[in-house]
Amino acid sequence: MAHAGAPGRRGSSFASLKFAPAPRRDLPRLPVPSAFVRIFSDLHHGDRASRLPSLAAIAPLLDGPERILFNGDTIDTRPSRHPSHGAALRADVDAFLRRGSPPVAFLTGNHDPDISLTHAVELAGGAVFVTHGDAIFDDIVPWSQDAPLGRRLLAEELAHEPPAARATLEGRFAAVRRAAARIPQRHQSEPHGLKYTLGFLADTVWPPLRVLSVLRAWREAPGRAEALMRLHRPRARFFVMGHTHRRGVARAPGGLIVVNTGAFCPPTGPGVVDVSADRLVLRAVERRGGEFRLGGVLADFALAGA
Ligand SMILES: [Mn+2]
Repeated sequence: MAHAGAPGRRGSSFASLKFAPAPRRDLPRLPVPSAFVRIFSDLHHGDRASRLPSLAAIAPLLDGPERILFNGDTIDTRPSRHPSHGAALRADVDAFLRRGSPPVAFLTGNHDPDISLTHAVELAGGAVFVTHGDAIFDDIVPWSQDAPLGRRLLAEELAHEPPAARATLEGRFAAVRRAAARIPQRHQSEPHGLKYTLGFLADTVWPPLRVLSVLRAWREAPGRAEALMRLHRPRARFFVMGHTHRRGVARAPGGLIVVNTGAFCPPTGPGVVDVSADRLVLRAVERRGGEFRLGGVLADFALAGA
């Protein structure tokens, strides 16, 4: 189970998407006039903390983009005491994939390390690097009670990589994904409401100083993302991530712009990033009734050289 889906297989951790100069569509209310990719993250479908009642609730956000990327933590596929819950979520994802239009790709997250073999995507000729974001941390989830376990497992998995692979981004992703797959679920798949709530509180609120670890991770994320990109992808000017559940934009000391899509769980709310040939736009996502729709533009960048 821990190694299910071979998240460590090499040679396919990246996907490149090309932007053909697509015909204009009739999308007058969107800020991106040409073909664009829409990036979501951290749906946490199936977790009671998620505001998402079903995958169908994001249907209004699928009308317009040429392609959809789910940038990790779409569901929780890790070992749990409720495997039927996990199987149902996988079936939901499979059904979603079968919709066919627009085409959808699932990138891995620390909660779904084996959902695919794609750990990152490069857009706009490499100017935009898209990945869940946990690979920037040496303990995968620095604010979690699983941080010490994550650190130990990642060190173990890195040690299993051949030295030449260990020094590559592909090798790091492979090790991070194998390590994440070995961290069992906690409260996430608990079907019983009260038990879920007690587990959620025990796992996320306790000890009270946990909030300091969250704030530290938020503070450190841009610099860590920049260090990873400098080492492995110096062309990247934008780093699109989720993982920390803090929606917004931060500029790292060396100039890398880190754009976070937030999460469908608390605390800050979800967003989407739209990337076209010449723009990168972060938009809020708002719940209206039972559905999620586009909210306001939070940040808008020109992609130079497009
Ligand atoms: Mn998450």
